Amino acid sequence: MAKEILKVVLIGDGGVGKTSLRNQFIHKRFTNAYKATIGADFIAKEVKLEDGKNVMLQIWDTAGQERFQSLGVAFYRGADACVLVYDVNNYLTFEHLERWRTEFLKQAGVADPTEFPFVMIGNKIDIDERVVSRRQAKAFALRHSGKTMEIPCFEASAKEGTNVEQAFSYIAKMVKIPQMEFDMFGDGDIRNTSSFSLPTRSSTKYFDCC
Ligand code: G3D
Ligand code: MG
Repeated sequence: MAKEILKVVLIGDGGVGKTSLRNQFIHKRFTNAYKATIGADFIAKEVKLEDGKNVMLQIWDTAGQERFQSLGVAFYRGADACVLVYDVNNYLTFEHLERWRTEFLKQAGVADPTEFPFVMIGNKIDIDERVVSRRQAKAFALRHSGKTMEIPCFEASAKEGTNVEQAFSYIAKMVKIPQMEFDMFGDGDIRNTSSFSLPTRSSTKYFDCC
């Protein structure tokens, strides 16, 4: 049976942990020894949905050219979802999400920006120097959410593996089941990720943060 393939692009400032998040998701491993390579590349991993269907997530990562903010049209083109990554300990990386989102929408040629599946990941929550609050992340998400596609905010640690599987699995569900609610998923959060059901609008409890 042919598998469905979803193209997922990881964007955000250099150093926020995009490559580490992908490696943690794909290999369940964290290492400081990654070398930046030239260009961009993707790795695919299968994710099982609750209805038993499998989808292949093709996760695209840049390789160090983030500071030029020009990753090339091929990187963005045909994306089914976009992950905006920032470092919760570095405010500028959060501020830059606005630019990254705009650049993505332009390059990918998205027709309806508010209905495109974006996911936010605030990474490095294992470091105890947070400067971006959950409330701020949620406000960004709310500002850019549409009527049917709302942006979920995850907080994660690629180093410790916290919330990484959850965030990527959620992307598959989000693209496949677009009518969903968003919430803030973070450290010690409510959801048991491998088996949570997508919430309905009325049932969702917003994460009471900050
Ligand atoms: P990028 O792909 O977005 O540029 P990387 O980011 O994945 O290359 O990570 C940049 C640096 O942050 C790396 O450290 C990496 O080890 C570290 N890092 C990534 N994720 C986490 C995390 O969740 N927690 C902590 N504590 N560190 C993380 P170096 O020292 O190699 O620059
Ligand atoms: Mg990288």
